[in-house]
Amino acid sequence: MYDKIIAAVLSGDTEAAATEAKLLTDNGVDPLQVIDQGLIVAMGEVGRLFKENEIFVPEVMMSAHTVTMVIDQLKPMLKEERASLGTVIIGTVKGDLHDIGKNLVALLLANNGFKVIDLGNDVTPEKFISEAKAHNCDIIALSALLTTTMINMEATIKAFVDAGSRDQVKIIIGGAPVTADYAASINADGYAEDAASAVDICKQLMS
Ligand code: B12
Repeated sequence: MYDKIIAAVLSGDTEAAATEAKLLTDNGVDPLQVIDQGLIVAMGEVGRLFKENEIFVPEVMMSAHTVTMVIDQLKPMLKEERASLGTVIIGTVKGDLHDIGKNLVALLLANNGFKVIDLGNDVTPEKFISEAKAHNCDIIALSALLTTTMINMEATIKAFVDAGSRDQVKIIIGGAPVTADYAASINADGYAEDAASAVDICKQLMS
C-alpha cells in the first residue's frame, strides 16, 4: 500500500509523493499512518542507502525535501487539539541541521494538546534559555542526529543549571543516536525513541 510513496521519496520526486499521499488520504487512510508507514519508513531506507554509500548528500537532501513537503501537505488534515496540556519548546541542538524527526515530534505534540514553540535547528543553549523564560515553558525538547552534536544536549542542560533555571523546566531528548542511558547520564528528565512516545513522556511529565 505504501510502496509508491516510499519509491517517490527515495527518488526525491515530490510531485509523485504528494499525489500518492493525496490518493491514500482520499481513500480514507489516516494521515498519521501515511507519515509513519510511508515517509518514516522511506527515510529509514534513505539512511541505509546513505550509510552504504549507495546514495550521497544531494540525494538525501532531495528525499528530505520531499518528506518535508508531504508533511506540510498532510498537516491541515490532522486535527489540532486545543492546547491545554502545557508548553513545549523544541529545537535541534547547536551545530545540527537535521529537522525531520524534530518536526514530527512537534507535530504530534501539537496534535495531542500541547502548545509547541519550534525554534528550528542549530539552536544555541542561550536561545533555549531565553525562549523558555519568555514563554514560561514547561518542557524543553532537544533533538540531535549526529554523535558530534549530542554533546550539545549536555551543554544545553548545563547552561540551564548555570542560569539557575534548571528546576523550572523538564528537559527531554531524542534523535537516532540518543539512548535512555545517555539521557540519564546527562540528567535529562526523559527520552523517547519516536514521536508517539515523545507525546507519552510529555504527558507523564505534566501529570
Ligand atoms: C536526512 C538526513 C540528512 C539531511 C537532513 C535534512 C533535514 N532537513 O533534516 C541532510 C542531507 C541535510 C544531512 C546532512 C548531514 N548528515 Co545526515 N542524515 C539524514 C538521514 C538519512 C535521515 C534522518 C531522518 O530524517 N530520519 C527520519 C526521522 C523521522 O527520524 P529521526 O530523525 O531519527 O527522528 C525520530 C526519532 O529519532 C525521534 N526524535 C527525533 N528528535 C527527537 C527529539 C525528542 C525530544 C524526542 C523525544 C524524540 C526525537 O522521533 C522522530 C520521529 O519518530 C540520517 C540517517 C539515519 N539513519 O538517521 C543521516 C545521518 C544522521 N546523517 C549523517 C551525517 C554524517 C550527515 C552529514 C555530516 C553529512 C555530510 N557529510 O555533510 C551532514 C551534517 C549536517 C549537519 N550539520 O547537521 C549520519 C550521522 C552519523 C553520526 N554518527 O553522527 C547519519 C546517521 C547517516 C549515516 N549513517 O552516516 N543529513
